[in-house]
Amino acid sequence: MRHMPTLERLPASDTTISDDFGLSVIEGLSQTQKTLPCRYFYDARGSSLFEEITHLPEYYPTRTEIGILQTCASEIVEGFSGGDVLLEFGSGSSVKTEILLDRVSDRVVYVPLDVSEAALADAAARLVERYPALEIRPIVADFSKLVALPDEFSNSRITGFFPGSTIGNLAPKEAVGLLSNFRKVLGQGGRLIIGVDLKKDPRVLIRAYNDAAGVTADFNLNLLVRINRELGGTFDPEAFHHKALYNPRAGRIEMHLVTDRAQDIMACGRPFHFSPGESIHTENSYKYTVPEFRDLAEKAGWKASRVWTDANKQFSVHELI
Ligand code: AVJ
Repeated sequence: MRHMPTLERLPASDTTISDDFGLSVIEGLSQTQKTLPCRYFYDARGSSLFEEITHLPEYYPTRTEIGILQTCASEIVEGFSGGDVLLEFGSGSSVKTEILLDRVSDRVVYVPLDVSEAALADAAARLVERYPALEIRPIVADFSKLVALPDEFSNSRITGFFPGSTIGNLAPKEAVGLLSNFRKVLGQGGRLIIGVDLKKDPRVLIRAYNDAAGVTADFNLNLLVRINRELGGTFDPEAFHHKALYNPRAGRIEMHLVTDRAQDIMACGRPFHFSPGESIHTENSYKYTVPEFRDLAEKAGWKASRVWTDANKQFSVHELI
C-alpha cells in the first residue's frame, strides 16, 4: 500500500469558520422573500439524498454529463504533458474524475480540492489503489474563497475541472466572479473544463427537480430538519411542502419550501413569522444555452474553446482557455 498523500490546508479555507450557518439562517429568514443558502443542503443526510437524486430516472444531469465525459475524455486529455496538473474544484468523491484519470493517471498530478477533509481522505485512499502511478496532492479549501494555490504549482500548467453544473447555483454575475477567480488562480496557460446544464423544455426541468419518488422534496425539507437539530429550530417539516418551478425570465429552476398555514417558528433563539402560502426560496439552478454560457465565460476573461454535448442537447461540457 502506498502512503496516503499529505493534506495541504490553504489559509483561505480558514474563512469557512466564519461562514456561520446560524448567521445565514437569521439573515435569510429576515428577508421579505425568505431565503436559505443551498450550500447548507449537504449535511450527512443531505449528501446521501443528493447521491440518491443523481440516480433518479428524472434527474438527467449526472448520467448525461458522465456520458459526455466518457465520449470526449480522450479529446479533453490530449493536451496533457507529463507533470501537468488536473485540479478539481469541490472534488467530493472524485468519481467523474476517474473518467479522465483512466487516460492520464501516469502523466498528471491530481489536485482534488474540497472543504471536506473526510471526502478528500476517502477519495485519495481509493485513487492511490486504483492508479498506482498517480501523484495526488489534496487541498482542503473552499473553492469559492480561493486566493492562490500553493507555490509548488506556480510553474505548472493547470487544467481546472468543475463538473456537475455547480456553477448553476450562482446568479450569472456571481458566476462571472467565480470564473474570473478560477482564471486568476489557475494562472498562465490555465484551462477549465466545466459542466453546464442546458436550457430545455421546462417540463423536463421541473420533473428533474420534482421527482415522483419525492427524494428531491426530502432533500429540500432536510434543510429544516438541519436547522431544528443544529440551531434549536422549531420547524414542523410536515407543515411545509417542496415546490420546484421554472422561472423563464431568469432562466433558472427555483426550489422553495412552502407553508399553507400561518405559523410562528423559532430558530437561533429568534422568532420568525410565516403567512399562509409563504415560501422560503432554497435554491436556484440556472440553465444556459451554449452561446449564453460562452458569453458568460468570456465576460470572466476566458476564451471559449471546444464544447461537447449529448445527442439530445441536455447538458454541456465546455473547455475554456
Ligand atoms: C448540485 C447544484 C448541480 O442544481 O441540479 C439537485 C443540486 N438540487 N436537485 C442541481 C440539486 C435539487 C444540483 N447541483
